[in-house]
Amino acid sequence: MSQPAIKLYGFPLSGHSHRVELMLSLLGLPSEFILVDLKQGAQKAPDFIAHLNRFGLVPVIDDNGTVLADSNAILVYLANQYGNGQWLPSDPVGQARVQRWLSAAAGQLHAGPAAARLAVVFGAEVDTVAAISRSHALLKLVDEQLSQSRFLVGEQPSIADVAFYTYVAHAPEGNVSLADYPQVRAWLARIEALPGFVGMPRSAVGLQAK
Ligand SMILES: N[C@@H](CCC(=O)N[C@@H](CS)C(=O)NCC(=O)O)C(=O)O
Repeated sequence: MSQPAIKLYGFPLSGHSHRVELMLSLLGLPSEFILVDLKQGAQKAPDFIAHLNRFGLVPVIDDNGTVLADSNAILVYLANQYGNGQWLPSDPVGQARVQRWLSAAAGQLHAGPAAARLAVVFGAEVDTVAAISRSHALLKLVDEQLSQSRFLVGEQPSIADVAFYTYVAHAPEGNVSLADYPQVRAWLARIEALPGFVGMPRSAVGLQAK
């Protein structure tokens, strides 16, 4: 029997949604994108809060009745459920190394490149000077890491790379240039060359600002 499509509740310009869309595509899983119109506040509707995510955020997936929210939690689920051991190591040290980057994706990446882009693309009130400064501190660190290994954790891609990809690739939309980070740019190209890679649409606003 063929696998039923996994429903992905998301928004096309949301990097967190794209993180999940990318993982689904890299795993070759059938999926159905269901638009949650963030600009209309659909993520705060009582039905969404009650049935999909009490935090009122995208992304959320519904895998044949299993409803899961939070992009990194969803990556962990998809890797364990469908990844054949390729995207998340099974040993405690390997898992901890991946988790470290998932924490950074929810921390420094969110407060840096994601926040800087949010200001430009969504008009959010953000201290852009601070967000851009945090972005460069993070990118310098990531560039150093990638001078030592092809991917964030070792020589094979993991969900750490998927969690980091979107907001790094789209950092220029938030006026965060990647020009000084050659290892980061080479790593983006390695991810984009993976079978099943799918990109996120560039924001027209971000392109003008670039
Ligand atoms: N920790 C969450 C963060 C998700 C998040 O911030 N989603 C944004 C879109 S990128 C959202 O739904 N924003 C709507 C809002 O803040 O009301 C995750 O990783 O899924």
